[in-house]
Amino acid sequence: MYQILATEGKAKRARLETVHGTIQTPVFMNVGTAAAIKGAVATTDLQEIGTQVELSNTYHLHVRPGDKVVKQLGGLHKFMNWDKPILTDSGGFQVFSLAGLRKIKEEGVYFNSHVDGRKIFMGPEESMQIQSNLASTIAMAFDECPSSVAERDYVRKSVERTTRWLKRCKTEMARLNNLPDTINQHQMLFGINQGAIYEDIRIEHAQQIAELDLDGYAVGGLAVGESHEEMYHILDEVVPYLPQNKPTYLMGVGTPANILEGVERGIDFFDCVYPSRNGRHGHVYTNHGKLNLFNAKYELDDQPIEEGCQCPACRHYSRAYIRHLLKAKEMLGMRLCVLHNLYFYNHMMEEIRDAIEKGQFKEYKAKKLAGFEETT
Ligand code: PRF
Ligand code: ZN
Repeated sequence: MYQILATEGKAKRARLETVHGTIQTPVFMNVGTAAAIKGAVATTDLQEIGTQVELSNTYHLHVRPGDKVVKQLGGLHKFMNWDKPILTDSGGFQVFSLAGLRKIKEEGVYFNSHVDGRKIFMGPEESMQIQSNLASTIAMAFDECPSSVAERDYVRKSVERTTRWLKRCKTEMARLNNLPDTINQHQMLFGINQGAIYEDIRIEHAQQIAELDLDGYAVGGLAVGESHEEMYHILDEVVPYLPQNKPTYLMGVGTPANILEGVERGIDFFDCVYPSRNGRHGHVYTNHGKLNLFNAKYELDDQPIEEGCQCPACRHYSRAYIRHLLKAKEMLGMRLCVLHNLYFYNHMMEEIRDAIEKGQFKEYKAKKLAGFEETT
């Protein structure tokens, strides 16, 4: 059940009840592509950094260790020791960004594994079967994410196929949820809006998928090379056509500023590799801009990354120490940076939820954005 608790303009403060517990939104999902958050972050760390939802990938887990292996071990929750919600992305996007040679047909996509080159086929049914084996809380529909510079004609045809794939996903998911040996028989299905930067195609597609009465609706195909302004414009246009009584998800987005803009336009769910990827490179987020801890100016800096931050890195260690770890290539250095960054994102979402409840989101956003612009 999805319940809106408060609104401010288009911004929503809501909750989604799932078989793995309640998700408070707006929420940032912490990306663990291959059932692990990169940077040596264990699921036992996630409580401390405020993670509500973990995100993993159908494609990666199908290739290795294999979704059937995960199913035999009791599903992804048991496998990775995480009992809260998990969302799995469908594989479509990863096939397009990772696999080398690939062929898109009506039935699905033929491609080579990025691990061992073997030939794989994935279509809507296969994606649902894999996600059902993984037994995630929320499964994503199998879609094609056309390039941001794709021709209008191509995008139109691609989006039409994505709609046909979505209908097949829905039918297959209903079948799987009714099988006696399915681990999570309440698996939810989110549809994905596509259409590159063609607003009329986007809106028409949003109207078509809205009719399918899915558990939630994602906006895909953004943050793939278009400008931030184009992305915000598409959100302005499209989100009003998605069902208001269902959660919305902006896939693969983004910077803290992108998230604030997305929330303002009515988005509930976000995910992005930035906090973990940047952390692994010693880049850490603060309310006064991003710091590069490799910088010589932190050599003797005995302050935490951010004063007052309650993350495991800032509560115990200084910038100077973490800088040393990073320079010495000690794994602990990147781990502490990743923990801080994920805490920063999760904590910002908590502040956003609070601000919407109090009707102060607009002020909160302006203040936060001004801070990010400061040069440190
Ligand atoms: N489709 C799917 N996953 C995604 C995307 C998409 O368009 C994006 C685009 N930013 C990120 N992840 N299935
Ligand atoms: Zn911190």
